[in-house]
Amino acid sequence: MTMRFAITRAVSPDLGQCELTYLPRQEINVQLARQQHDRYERALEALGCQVRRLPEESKLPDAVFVEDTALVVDELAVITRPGAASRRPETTAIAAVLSEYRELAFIEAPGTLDGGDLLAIGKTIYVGVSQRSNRHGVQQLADILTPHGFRVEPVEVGECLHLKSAATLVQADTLLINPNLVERQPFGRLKFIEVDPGEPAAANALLIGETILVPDSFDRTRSRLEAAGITLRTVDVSELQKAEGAVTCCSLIFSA
Ligand code: CIR
Repeated sequence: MTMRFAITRAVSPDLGQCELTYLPRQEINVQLARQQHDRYERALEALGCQVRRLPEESKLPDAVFVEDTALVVDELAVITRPGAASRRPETTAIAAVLSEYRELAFIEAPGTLDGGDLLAIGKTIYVGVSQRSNRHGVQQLADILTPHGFRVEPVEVGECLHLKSAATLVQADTLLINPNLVERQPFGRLKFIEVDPGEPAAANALLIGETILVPDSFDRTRSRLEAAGITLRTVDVSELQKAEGAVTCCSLIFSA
């Protein structure tokens, strides 16, 4: 019987020393971040995931953001080489756990790739070319995935950390998008729901089955999603948002 797994990683005591690109550094309440992360994991369980939480790493402040370290497709798992040098050691523990479920392939120097830049829609993997993911990374990913029938499509992104800061799937055929950060054109015939203009960071939703998990801080975008008939569940991730994280970044979800 196949099961849906979610790999997560406990919040590091050093979360306050995380990488920051667009946000000023604010004090992060690590205890509250842990409670929020626990509730996020409970929400994943409620949506049918078996959560496997890896231990925290005090020397790896951003390790909770496991999404950036791998892409898991049915055929294999690709271990990334994160764009931020401080995050590269995070992949060791992720590779070890994913090797229980998948054959592994690796992005190698000079390639860089963050999982937050990888948006899978069927057999197309859109890759944000960002400060974290470079052309070498995109080419290596294409070399790994093309033999398995995937198309790898680079996408330019604007002033945001990752492609999935700008657009995520909220239904099989519908993209939640911030049109100021990424164009619609590469995504062809999908339907689009735009974030509320006053909530530019609201495009990151985590689709599990037919439900999306979204931060509870974006009421107006939430109304737009509900009006479109999308089933959603909210979580408070305020402390993780101070570290430029959101909902997709805290798990790697796959079936096995
Ligand atoms: C970083 O800058 O790498 C972390 N502080 C946040 C990573 C968030 N990752 C994601 O949304 N996929």
